[in-house]
Amino acid sequence: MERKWWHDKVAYQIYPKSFLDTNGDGIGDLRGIISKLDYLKALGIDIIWLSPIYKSPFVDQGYDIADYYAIAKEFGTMEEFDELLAEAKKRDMHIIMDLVINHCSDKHEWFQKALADPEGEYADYFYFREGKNGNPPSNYRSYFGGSCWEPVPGTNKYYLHMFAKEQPDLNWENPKLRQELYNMVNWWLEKGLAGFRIDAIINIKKNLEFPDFEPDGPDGMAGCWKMVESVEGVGEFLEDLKKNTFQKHDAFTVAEVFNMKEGELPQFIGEDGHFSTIFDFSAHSLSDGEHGWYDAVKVDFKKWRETIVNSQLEVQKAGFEANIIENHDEPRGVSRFLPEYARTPAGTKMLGTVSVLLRGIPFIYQGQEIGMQNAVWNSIEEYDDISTKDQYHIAREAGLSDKEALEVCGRMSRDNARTPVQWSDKEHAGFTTGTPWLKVNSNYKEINVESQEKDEDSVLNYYRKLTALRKSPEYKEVFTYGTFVPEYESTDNVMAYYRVDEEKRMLIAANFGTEPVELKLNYPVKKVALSNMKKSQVGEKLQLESCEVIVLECM
Ligand code: TEU
Ligand code: CA
Repeated sequence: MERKWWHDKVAYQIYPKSFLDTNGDGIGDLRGIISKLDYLKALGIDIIWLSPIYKSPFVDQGYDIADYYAIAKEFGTMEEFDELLAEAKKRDMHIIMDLVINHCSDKHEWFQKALADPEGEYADYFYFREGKNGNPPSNYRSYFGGSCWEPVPGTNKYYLHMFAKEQPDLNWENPKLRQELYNMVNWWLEKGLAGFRIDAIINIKKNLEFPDFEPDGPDGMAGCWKMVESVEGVGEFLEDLKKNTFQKHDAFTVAEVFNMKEGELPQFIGEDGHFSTIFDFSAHSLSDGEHGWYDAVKVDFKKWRETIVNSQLEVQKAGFEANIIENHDEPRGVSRFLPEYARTPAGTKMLGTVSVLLRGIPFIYQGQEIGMQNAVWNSIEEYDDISTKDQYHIAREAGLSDKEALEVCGRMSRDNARTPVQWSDKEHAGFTTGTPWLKVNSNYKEINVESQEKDEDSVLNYYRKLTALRKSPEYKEVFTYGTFVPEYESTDNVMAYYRVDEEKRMLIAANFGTEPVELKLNYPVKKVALSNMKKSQVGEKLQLESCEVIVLECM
């Protein structure tokens, strides 16, 4: 396999709005990010992904872009962004931005021009279609609820939006539109960006017949992803994009891809794949409900383990994936993947170890390194997220009480990951001197960076050791390129695997159960490389306490 500059890196996702506010307006900003570069460097971070910082009305928190060439004033200025690039470079760190090109904001100039002249050139930047017998062109339900089709005022046409109605979909069939996007991507890359995280990209290829599908909900509509799955040819768009942009700059690209078709992985992440890598959402998708969050499936340990193991085995045949336990669209990993008894510093370290040492490039989401958890939400008004409001509504429609619907949202809401980073035990967790745009998790006095800095055994200091181990001259090779081999798969509550290459064999073993376990070691142990219980030696057999994880170098 050809080696790439990004293979051995550790990445970190920043959700700028919630990272750190430096001017008291309650909104995180670029200054805040710049001020924490040394903190991130000390955490072992090489690549920083910024969720969207472009000019936006923030209907979907910046995933609705009004100007691809401008920085949102809420976050700062282009000068500050350039400063961030320069400061990152000084520290040998790389910045990647979010690339949201399936759709833009309805406030984008292109869409405004399209509305002003629905027969004109800009209408063809979008999907404007005539309705059918007084109905929308098809029966698609958007990802955020309601029809995918919104009337174009003053016409008998509708425009397509897979997400919110304020996020009209861009017409990738139009070469002019594609060229505008490529110019924009190259403009950012020429500025010194290392690459992009690419949003919702699988949706760019539409079935131009826009066929109706069998309704799958009481609203009489069908999920719009069915249209995406009904069409071939997204690969041609993706290749065109790559050749005209990323490839010329040796850029790192990590795409958000759902609904991939069977056997397509090599085309996406293989040697000449469309992207450098894609996120592994296999464990997250396990809880997908048929109708929404209210029928989200409860995922048990066994299923979770099996899913990760299978995914690792499959992916290593093709390339590298990016491993996460959470991001800005998901609840916190500690609250989601750990049973209640394990939501402790020990359990948090265990989950982190098992995830970060998998084969692939680890993405740590802001606050994960201190073990941030889901917040407690008391009413639907406390939420900001458009998707949470929609899912609450869907749950109520399905007959759940307010209390039940809130319980569902509490478990699944995207706002769980969007509460401000807990920097200290001071007011508003040290995130802002003003009023935070979204409430701070009430546990900030127990879980915050400042107190963990002072505690040698904290989750934060453990994460630092974990990334340092992964990147150490001694183990970097095996943790980057070593094969993933599952172990102890028939032992209840144990998640274990080897990373192996010609030189080394590392065993990562964790006990997710409440009771201690004893494992027969199949290879003699050379060294304990990392332990969340300060173990420095192991005997003939490996004893693991509840929530214990160990990393062993074996013969
Ligand atoms: O998410 C795409 C996505 O497919 C959604 O299903 C998302 O996982 C879901 O709404 C969660 O409730 C991306 C971004 O990551 C997300 O933040 C944006 O809202 C979305 O695209 C639209 O740009
Ligand atoms: Ca601010």
